[in-house]
Formats: sequence, structure tokens, C-alpha cells
Amino acid sequence: MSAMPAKRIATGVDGFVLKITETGQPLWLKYFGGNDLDHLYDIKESSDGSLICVGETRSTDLDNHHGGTDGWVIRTNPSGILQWQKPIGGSGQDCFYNACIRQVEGQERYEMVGVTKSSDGDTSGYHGLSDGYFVSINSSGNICCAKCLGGSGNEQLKDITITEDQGLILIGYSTSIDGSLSDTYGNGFGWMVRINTNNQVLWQKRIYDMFGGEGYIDKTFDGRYILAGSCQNLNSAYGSLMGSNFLLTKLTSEGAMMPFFAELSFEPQIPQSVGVPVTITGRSNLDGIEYRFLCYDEAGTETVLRDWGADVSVEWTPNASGIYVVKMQARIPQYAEYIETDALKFSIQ
Ligand SMILES: [Ca+2]
Ligand SMILES: [Ca+2]
Repeated sequence: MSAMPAKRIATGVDGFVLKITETGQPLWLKYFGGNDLDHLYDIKESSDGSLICVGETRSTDLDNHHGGTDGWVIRTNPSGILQWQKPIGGSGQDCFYNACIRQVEGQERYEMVGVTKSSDGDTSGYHGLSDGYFVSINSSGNICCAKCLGGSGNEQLKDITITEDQGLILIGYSTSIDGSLSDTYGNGFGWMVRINTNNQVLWQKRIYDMFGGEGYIDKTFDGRYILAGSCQNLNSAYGSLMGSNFLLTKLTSEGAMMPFFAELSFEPQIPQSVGVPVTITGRSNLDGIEYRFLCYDEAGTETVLRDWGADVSVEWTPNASGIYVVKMQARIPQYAEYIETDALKFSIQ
């Protein structure tokens, strides 16, 4: 680390950015902040190599500090030299947890999510207690949009990702039962907000229970979204789990949950005889989805044992000896795409 001017800013905690090589060798380390606590939680690289970091700051010697803790965004050049920094929020507690960069009308925007308890300053539409905080700024740090989201209870927004149509998905939790948040998902506090290119809220919905308010979302290669977090309400396919559990689920940009796990079982399991019925049962990570059961003989001829439907079991009575392969497909009713189990082979005597 000798090449790095590891100079602290001041007392308290500073934010820092460390650049390393792909083998873990440090290249440079920079500290940021002011005279009090400064935390950086996320970093993104813009198209020109600039670095955008977001977090929270209590430092009163930063220009435009609003009071208490503020959301904090800094932009550096590719070498970590500060270009500008900005506290954002109001007189209450404000914080940014995550950010993404999107193109809006040919311009780069830095989109940030977090929490606010401010009803003044850079906030608008504050609902009470804590609100989810969504702020969009341009590459100069000027605010294009700052919204308080949620209801009269506690909210926070933990992560953000860009949709294929250049909209946004925000993920967080909400304890509010007023407004559009009146429906619940079990004991669920998980919360998903869909925003369009004009920063308008298209819809918001409950999603799992997001235990502890932690939830993180990212895009998958097939145009869907993967959500990771912890929760307590899981469907019975997982068995009786206690306490909080790791959650991993796949979503569409409309917030529909997609199946990502399916498996088959047979009853009885031992090799069977012609004319003896076999019960084939499938399960997946979701309730309320459709299944289809397929069987192939040694010549590869496909037989649909049961076409798309809600039943998780099908009874099949083989009428000839030989080797057979069975698999199941699973999908949610509104979508044509499906996942399928491994093909299980068994022998009919
Ligand atoms: Ca503040
Ligand atoms: Ca609130």
C-alpha cells in the first residue's frame, strides 16, 4: 500500500474508495468526507470512467449540508480525484444506500435510493416517519427529481436497477398500510416500486416480507430480475423453515415472480411393471403456477401425460416395457416461458 497517500480527512469516520487490480493488488486509496461521520455504501462507474459513490454524511463543513445526516454523493475522475460532492436531503435523517446510472434523453443520470425523515430541503411529498427516498441527479450533481415514497409508516429503499425500457425498479420495505400499500403479503413488508423514464411511479406492490428490510436486485441475462434478501414467509415446497431465511427469487419487470426451481418425485420409486400406475409429483419454489408432465419412450416419442394445469401430480400407467424418461415443466399462467426439471429415467419391466 506504499504507493497510496492514505491520508484521513478528519475525526470520525471517513468514506473511502480503494482501487485494486483483478488479482487484488491495491492501486490507490482515497478518503472522502468532512468533520464528522461519512459513509460510502455503493459505487458505480460512468461511461467516461468517472466514479459515482453514494452514502451518508453528518459532516457540517461540507457545502450545502442540511442538518443531521444527509444523503451524500461524490463524483471523482477515474483516478479518484474529487470532482464534486453534494449532501442531499433536509433537516432530518437522509441516506443513500445504492445507485445506478441510466441514460435519459442522451444524458447520464445518477439514480439513487435510500431513506429520508426530512420534510424540507431536497425532499417533496414526505409521508411521515421514514420514507423511501428516490433522487435523480445529472452528471453535474443538479437534482432532476427528488421524491419521498411510501405511506405514514416506515419505509426505506435499499436497491435500484434499470429496466430494459430505461425505467427503474426500486426495492425496499414498507410498514405502511395506507394509500396504494394497503395490500399485504403475509406479514410482508417487502416493497417494489416501478418508475418510468420521466421519474413517475407506474405502480408499487408488496413483495415477500423482506425480513430486516434488506433486499437487493439485479438483472439476469434473460431480461428478468433476480432478488436476494431474507424473509420469513416461504411456500411449503421448502418445508418447515424456522426464523428468517435466505430469499432468492426471479421477477419480471412487472414484478411477477418467475419459477426458478422445479423437481420431480415418483411413487412408488422402485422399477415398475406394465399396468401398474405410477404417481408423478412435481414441486417448485412458487405457489399458483402451472405444470405440464411429459414422457419419452426409447424412440424419443413424446407423450403429454398432463398438459398445463394447476395439479402438481399426475398418475401414469405404462402400457409397455422399456426405458422411459419423464420431466415436468413449470410456468406462471401469464407467461409462455417455463422452466423444466431434469429428465428422470426409469425402467418398466
Ligand atoms: Ca439531513
Ligand atoms: Ca413513511
